[in-house]
Amino acid sequence: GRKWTEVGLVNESLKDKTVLVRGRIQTTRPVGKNIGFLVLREKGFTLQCVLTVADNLVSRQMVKFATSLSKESHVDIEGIVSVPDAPIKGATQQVELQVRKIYGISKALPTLPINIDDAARSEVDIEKALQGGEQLVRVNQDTRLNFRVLDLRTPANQGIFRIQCQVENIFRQFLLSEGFVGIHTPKLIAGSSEGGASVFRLDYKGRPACLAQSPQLHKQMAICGDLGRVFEIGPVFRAEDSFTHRHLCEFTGLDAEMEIKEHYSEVMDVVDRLFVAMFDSLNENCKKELEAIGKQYPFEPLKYLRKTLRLTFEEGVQMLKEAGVEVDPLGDLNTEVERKLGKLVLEKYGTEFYILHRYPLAVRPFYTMPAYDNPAYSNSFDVFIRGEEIISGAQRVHVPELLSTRAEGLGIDLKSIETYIDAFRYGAPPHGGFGVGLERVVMLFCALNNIRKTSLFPRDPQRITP
Ligand code: ATP
Ligand code: AMO
Repeated sequence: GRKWTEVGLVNESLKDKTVLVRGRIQTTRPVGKNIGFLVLREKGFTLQCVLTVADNLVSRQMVKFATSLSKESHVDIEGIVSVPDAPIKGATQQVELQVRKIYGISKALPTLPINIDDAARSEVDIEKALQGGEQLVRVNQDTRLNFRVLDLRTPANQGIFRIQCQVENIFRQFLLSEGFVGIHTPKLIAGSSEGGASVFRLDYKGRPACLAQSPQLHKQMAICGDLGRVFEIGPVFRAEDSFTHRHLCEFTGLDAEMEIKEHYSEVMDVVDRLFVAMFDSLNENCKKELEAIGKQYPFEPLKYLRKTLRLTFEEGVQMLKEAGVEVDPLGDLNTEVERKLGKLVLEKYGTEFYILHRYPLAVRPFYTMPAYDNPAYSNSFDVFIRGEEIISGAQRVHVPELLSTRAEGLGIDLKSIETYIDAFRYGAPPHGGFGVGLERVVMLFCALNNIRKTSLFPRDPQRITP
């Protein structure tokens, strides 16, 4: 076969060489009848291609054909790499291709619902353009999601989904290196795993069932089955009622569960090492992706410490109090207060990533272990990036009697979780674990304002297509 080069790899090192590339047409621009420019795009990289009838490189018909191709069509181009004197605006690659041959491969409609160039512009850029009297249509979030396949073609989105893959990859690699076993638990289950209202109910061959709100029950049962340390990467379903910037009805859960020897801090230790390794790796190995995202959505790199800060819930409440924010010391923190605490922590400790632990028991799910010294508190934690929650975790109740009492007290139908509770009657080790929302990690690492930006095809209370 012929030898192909990627658009992103066409650079000065290939000067005077003939290369063959395939990409989409980003823009075309005829200059008279003898010269034409087109910008070719592949995986977010762009390359300026020049057609000129001079030196008999191409014919006039070729210039006409090439510059009349519709945007987003695929073409193959064979050409010679040249290095122009001036920097090239409007293309990532700082070399040009002198076209010799061009083949149309696949046509796009002449008019598209989203103009990729417009969709890729930053808010600042748009403001400037509008003030300068430029005609342009701001592409809103709903339009982007309605035509997601087009929206995904922007450089920022190309970066976002590569970062997401890397987050998932590091989660897996890191936990494997620490002796965790990857598992898959059922998503069709008999009863709600987290309690509460946000559950999708369905009919399972005539029996009531639901979509798993988390792998909680089965990841714990895997520990009862002596797998020791387990992790799962899989879909999580939540019938969320409210339309917020950070809740989806289906998201990807990164879950872990492990035996513990003495203290739930062993679980927090894993979270600490895992996330420091993850952030390091993203900063080190995803520079291009982060840059592409930052160009459209400018953000400051995440501030985090080598050893993750841990504060108790009580300490958090105290910090808030000193800042004039009164909260119920045994209640939950609302989103606004969580953000405020994030700001205070940043000012005092210089980190935007921290763990808040020993939550009041009353605000945690039934399977959470109460604190041994004070049952008003629990052996649990949440983890925050830039003042927003990305992880919940805890030591679990492994005593069946206590588990049933807790579940019953919270109005959970014991029948629906009978086999789960039974699992602890056959001998269960002390254990704990945590659950991470993949989309939230990417959203908050990159300081994006909406979780829909980090979900390939988001599912929210109003959206089930595309
Ligand atoms: P978890 O399920 O572990 O609590 P979560 O991030 O999904 O994680 P929620 O339980 O939904 O969080 O809510 C956490 C806090 O955020 C709650 O205390 C609630 O006050 C607040 N919150 C939830 N939904 C909204 C909303 N639509 N608007 C404002 N605040 C909200
Ligand atoms: P929790 O309910 O806090 O805990 O969920 C764990 C993490 O999942 C993410 N998350 C969400 N992401 C997007 N859309 C949603 N609607 C949504 N809801 C939650 C958040 C959250 O921190 N079983 C426990 C975890 C455990 O203790 O192991 C659980 O599900 O990032």
